[in-house]
Amino acid sequence: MIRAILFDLDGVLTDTSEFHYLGWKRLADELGLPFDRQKNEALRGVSRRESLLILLDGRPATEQEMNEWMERKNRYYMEYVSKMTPQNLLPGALELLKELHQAGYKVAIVSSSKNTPLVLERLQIGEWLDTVVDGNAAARSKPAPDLFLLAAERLGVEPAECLVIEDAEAGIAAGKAAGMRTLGLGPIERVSSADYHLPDLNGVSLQRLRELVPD
Ligand code: B16
Ligand code: MG
Repeated sequence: MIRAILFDLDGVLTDTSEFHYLGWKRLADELGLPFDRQKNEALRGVSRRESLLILLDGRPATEQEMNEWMERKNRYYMEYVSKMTPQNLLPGALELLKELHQAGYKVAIVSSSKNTPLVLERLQIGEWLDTVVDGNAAARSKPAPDLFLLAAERLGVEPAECLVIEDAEAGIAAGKAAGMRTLGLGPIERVSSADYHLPDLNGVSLQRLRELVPD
């Protein structure tokens, strides 16, 4: 029986994935590195450092350079985040969070992002959440299961009682490695390994989730 819903943040509840792309694109252009939306697919859901390594694609860099580049990209990203409001929640997200909370489900955010607290502050959804586990909480980020397992522990539920909602392969892999069921949102080629699929959260009610995910 599902007792907890573990939501990814970027690309599931809000479209910060576009802001991440624009931040990396600006850095890549400055460094003269090839980068486009297709290459950006590999960055979805993975940590900041892992994203930079994918972007560099083997180009040598010192630790100091890498830190400077990650900080620079994060500054660009924060320019977008600072302008966010609750209007940046994706359609259906707020309605579903409220409905789950009111029905007594445990609700968590599980994100690789170290900026999660700031993004949540901008979205103002704290009252509907039971816990938040982000990229600051564990050494290993997605696709490792650590963040999801920590969320289950904090919520006092078993992994088998959790449904993970994700938009990225790395997140689906992490949820599966944690022994949880996974719902992938977005184009099927992006989330093909998920147990269940939906295009997005628009119009998705608790009843729809229960029809999709058998007990
Ligand atoms: P930050 P999620 C992930 O968040 C993003 O999808 C990914 O693109 C980003 O690189 C990662 O967070 C780290 O973000 O640089 O803010 O720490 O999808 O797991 O909510
Ligand atoms: Mg995501």
